[in-house]
Amino acid sequence: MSENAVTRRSFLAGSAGAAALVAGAGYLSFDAWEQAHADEQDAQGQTTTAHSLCNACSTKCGFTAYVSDGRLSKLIGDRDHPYAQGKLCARGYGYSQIAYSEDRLTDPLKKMEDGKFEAISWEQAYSEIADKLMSLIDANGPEVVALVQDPRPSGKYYTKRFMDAIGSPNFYTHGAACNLSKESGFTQVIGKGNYESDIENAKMVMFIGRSYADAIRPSSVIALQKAHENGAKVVIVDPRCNNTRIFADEWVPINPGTDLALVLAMSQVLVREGRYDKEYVAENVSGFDEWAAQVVEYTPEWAEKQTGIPANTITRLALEFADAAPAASIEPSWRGAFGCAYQNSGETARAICVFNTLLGCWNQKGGALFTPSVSAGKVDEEKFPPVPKPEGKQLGAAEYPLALAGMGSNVYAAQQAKEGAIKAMIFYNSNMAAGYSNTRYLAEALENLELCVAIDVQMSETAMLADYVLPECSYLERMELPEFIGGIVPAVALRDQVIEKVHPNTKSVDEIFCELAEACGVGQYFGFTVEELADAQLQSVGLSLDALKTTGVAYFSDKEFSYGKTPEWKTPTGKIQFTSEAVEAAGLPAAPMWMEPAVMPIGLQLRLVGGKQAIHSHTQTANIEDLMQITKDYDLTRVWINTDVAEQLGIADGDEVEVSNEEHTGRCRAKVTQRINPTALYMPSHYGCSSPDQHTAYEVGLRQMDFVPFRIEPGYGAACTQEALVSVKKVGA
Ligand SMILES: Nc1nc2c(c(=O)[nH]1)N[C@H]1C(S)=C(S)[C@@H](COP(=O)(O)OP(=O)(O)OC[C@H]3O[C@@H](n4cnc5c(=O)[nH]c(N)nc54)[C@H](O)[C@@H]3O)O[C@H]1N2
Ligand SMILES: Nc1nc2c(c(=O)[nH]1)N[C@H]1C(S)=C(S)[C@@H](COP(=O)(O)OP(=O)(O)OC[C@H]3O[C@@H](n4cnc5c(=O)[nH]c(N)nc54)[C@H](O)[C@@H]3O)O[C@H]1N2
Ligand code: SF4
Ligand SMILES: [Mo]
Repeated sequence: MSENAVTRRSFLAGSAGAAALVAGAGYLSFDAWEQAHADEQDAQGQTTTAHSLCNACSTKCGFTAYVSDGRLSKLIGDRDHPYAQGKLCARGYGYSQIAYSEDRLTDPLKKMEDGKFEAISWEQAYSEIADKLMSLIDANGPEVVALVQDPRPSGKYYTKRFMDAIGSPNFYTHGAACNLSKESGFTQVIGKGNYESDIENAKMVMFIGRSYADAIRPSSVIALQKAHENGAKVVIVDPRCNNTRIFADEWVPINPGTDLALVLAMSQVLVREGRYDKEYVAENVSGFDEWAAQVVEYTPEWAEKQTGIPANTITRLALEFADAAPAASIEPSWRGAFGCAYQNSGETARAICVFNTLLGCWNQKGGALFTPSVSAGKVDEEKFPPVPKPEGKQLGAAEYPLALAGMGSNVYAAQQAKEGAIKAMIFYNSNMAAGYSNTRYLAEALENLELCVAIDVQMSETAMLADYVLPECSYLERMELPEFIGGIVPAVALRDQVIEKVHPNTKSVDEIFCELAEACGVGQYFGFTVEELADAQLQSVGLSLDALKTTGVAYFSDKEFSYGKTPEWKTPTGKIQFTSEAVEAAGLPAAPMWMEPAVMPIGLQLRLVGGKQAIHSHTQTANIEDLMQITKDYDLTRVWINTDVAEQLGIADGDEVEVSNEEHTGRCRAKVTQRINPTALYMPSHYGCSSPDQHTAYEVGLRQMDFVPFRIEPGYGAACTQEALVSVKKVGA
């Protein structure tokens, strides 16, 4: 049992007194209410607890799970977990229903000649998959195999180790449909894929296509609330007035895809007015003169035409930044505006790092920080033998040289599948077919494979296209490797098993890859259990598995971040690069310059933009009944259209509309609002499920990726998920 749970139990002993105290204070906070409720169930004496990590999004918040009579009864966010800070979001609670979902996969499945799936034994699945993989590799080399995964604590280790063991370099994350452009662009300038804005201490922070209140991470929301209370100026740049507006001072309703123009123009103002940190730039920057000579032309008046933002607003924002510097920054964002959306996304990311550099805000209080992280050290090489690295280069590395190798371009891999260069693909915790690019294109690519394997917990669209579907047990039913978390004080947390397997014939990711490796003849690299490796990794940083099971989280306080230190710039020049030879070699300008999105709306065409809703994650939660019920109760599948545009099109709020382009046509209802830029149509990201086996999600709402043409961002390899124009009309009009 965890220390956290012990505290809650000791609280139980005095709960009558505590309740009186709370009542005396006149209100009952949510935390106090939650604790009081925990006590009630504990009083029945049948409850056990375990610390674990959520799997409903990449944040992986820590919680204490309460299990009564073997069944999960409750989750409470761990106060000590750096991202949860005592809270989970609605998805974190709702998604736990996956364990008991009636639509779970329960047995390995094989697609038969008639296209229907039949249950087979694990032995048959492994031996047939291994035979096919090995014969493809023998005939064509290991490069014909690719694997795509969404990085999860054990998943990212076992999938990579398996691919190394069979000798294939074609290992991809979901990144090309998330943050590949952003991290790759940042890396070109600052030598790192990310940073963290110190918003709690900031005087000014600008969010460009990032919504803490919709795309939730509890600690981010808490920090934003503090920033707001501390009087920080919070600006949201978004074609849509997103729900972060509650904490914001200003909404800048930019034309989608033009953020690069805004950032270039704000930079131009700082240089023109001499309001940038000259000393910092002189010491840290390479390529400033070349960059500055080009940025001159990007005046606010020029940018007004691209962005739709008045020139004087752009000038004012730039000067407000200069006044607030160095306690100011453009927040690093995640996906929305430049994670993977446009052909200029990587270049937008570069321009943002350049702008922050002008503010001199790196590692300054209230600025933009490079916080430390810890990773597992060396482990016993006899027990855990290192696997030789594959000889070949990841497919796409030559064509998209700026794509970070750790992510790679999964859409290029799909293209290679379609063209026959990749013949086998394995998907782990990944629903590529519904979410990474044009769904028709991806279906054709996957259908063209000689072997497609999906490892999932439910029948995803990707699983539907697979030859074999392997059922994993849910995250609540398995223990995983430790998850290291960067931050002001770096930490490590553990996903522990919470409940016994609901479906006895499901297996965990470590079991699946160990057994598949054995069948492929490379089992020598997998002769250990996940517990043994977890303990060894933790021992390598002075901890142990038993200790981490007890606390759920441990901090490395000796590695704590301190303000003011100039980091080592891990770029080819050892400086912050305002110009980059690598970018130039990839066929783009040396310094970030204006580049229009690939397609621009004309007339009454609208750009289709996506965005998260606080109650759903990607494609994986729409089938959760309670979360989908919230969607229905609040009518959340509607597309957002600007009031003036709707009027021109004769569309009233709540009308059924037809959204169409050359890729797809579909119907849904419209939300008519002034909260969206007139050139954009917002479609929530989580709907349009086309898997009939997901009974709750099937055919509810529209799916953005049905409308997005297949396209790959030059140089960076991302999926260009918002290079899509649509027309909208009222149904029956
Ligand atoms: N339509 C749509 N597309 C999107 C997005 C979106 O919101 N909507 N978001 C984009 C972003 S930001 C990202 S990061 C990517 C994310 O892309 P993915 O990482 O592919 O995420 P999901 O689309 O949620 O698909 C996850 C799949 O894993 C399965 N799964 C869930 N839990 C488990 C488990 O414990 N074990 C196994 N083996 N499988 C499991 C789910 O059933 C689902 O099929 O998608 C991008 N594309
Ligand atoms: N609820 C929820 N939270 C999540 C996730 C989830 O699926 N659901 N997934 C997690 C993951 S993996 C990710 S990557 C993050 C994503 O986190 P975010 O990037 O914050 O999420 P999005 O909702 O994709 O985009 C944020 C905003 O970008 C705006 N936007 C769209 N196009 C443009 C543009 O051209 N310019 C500008 N300036 N803004 C634009 C959208 O209107 C939206 O409000 O969320 C994480 N948290
Ligand atoms: S932010 Fe929500 S969905 Fe994501 S890990 Fe935390 S609780 Fe789970
Ligand atoms: Mo993402």
